[in-house]
Amino acid sequence: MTRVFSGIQPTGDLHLGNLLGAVRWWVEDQRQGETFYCVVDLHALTEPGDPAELRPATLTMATWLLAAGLDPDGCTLFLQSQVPAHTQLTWLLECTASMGELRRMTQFKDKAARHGEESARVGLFTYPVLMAADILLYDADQVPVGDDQRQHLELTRELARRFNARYGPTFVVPEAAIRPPGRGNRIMDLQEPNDKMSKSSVSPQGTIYLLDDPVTIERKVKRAVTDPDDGPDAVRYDPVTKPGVSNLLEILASVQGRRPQDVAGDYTRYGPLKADLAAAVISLVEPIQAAYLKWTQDPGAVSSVLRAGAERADQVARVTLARASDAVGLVLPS
Ligand code: AQP
Repeated sequence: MTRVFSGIQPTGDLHLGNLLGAVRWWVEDQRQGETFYCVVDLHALTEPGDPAELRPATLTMATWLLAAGLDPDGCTLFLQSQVPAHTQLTWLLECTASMGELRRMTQFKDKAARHGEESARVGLFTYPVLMAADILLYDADQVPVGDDQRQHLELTRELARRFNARYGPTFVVPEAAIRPPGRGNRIMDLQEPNDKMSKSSVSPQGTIYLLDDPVTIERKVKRAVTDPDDGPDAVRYDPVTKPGVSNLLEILASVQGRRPQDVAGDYTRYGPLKADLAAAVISLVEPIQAAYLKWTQDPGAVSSVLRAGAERADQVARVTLARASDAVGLVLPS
């Protein structure tokens, strides 16, 4: 049976990039084999944050995932920190990874540059290894993620192959299930269309959050940066020379399940494109917002989903951890 694993950090509110690049596919495929989805709260510790905010942010993220359509009867939803095998396997994999390959991770370079590499947390440096442990524990064949996670997925595959070669067959080598270009795999910031839409964006006006109301969504889309070209073929899909309008086309295409090149054929001017895009996004998020409101009225139900999820995840993760511990020569508890 196919196994699927993916995770999301509780580092901010769920945004349209997370939804179109990852969460929507989790919902669509949740019954394709056995699926595990995780709020990766330990990853949130890699950068400075307020402990008082982490707990509510973690529960809020889990609530959004349920609101977006994850069904506890169709998948296992859990919190990473509640399954100890994640950090335990990380150590075995850290003793498999090399400094050189972690130094090449572009996300570390980008994030460490924000505050200076000297003061960056060691956890930020080793975080891709924790991510590899997250995935390998579940013998995942498929990992549905956005394009920004491609390099981390390649590292996971390399660590699995190296471990298997060194210690004998232990891990399934997973495939990255990244949607093809133009299908929402890399949604860009509406104000900075050369940067990806991100929870920690410096321009909240460039990020559409799932909790944004219709007026806010309309305003953000209306003010989205386009390109200084309003000739007869101003609306065309060309991410290199027209990143702003191409991003709008990609979002609309992704919501409508079409190709951005085809959507471009429907428009000659930016105004109508933006109006239709805002309407499409509002229709997409409104039912999710309504479901979110319902789940927030029953926090006990969210906790009970997470408790059952952690139990199931723990059962599976323990078995893989024991296999890996045995392979490297540790004495297993008798
Ligand atoms: N802009 C995006 N377009 C498409 N997919 C995206 N994802 C994130 N941003 C985009 C995908 O969403 C999943 C969960 O993301 P994450 O929480 O693990 O990582 P990410 O780096 O979160 O996203 P952010 O929003 O940029 O957070 P910060 O600022 O905290 O780093 C992943 O599958 C990711 O590919």
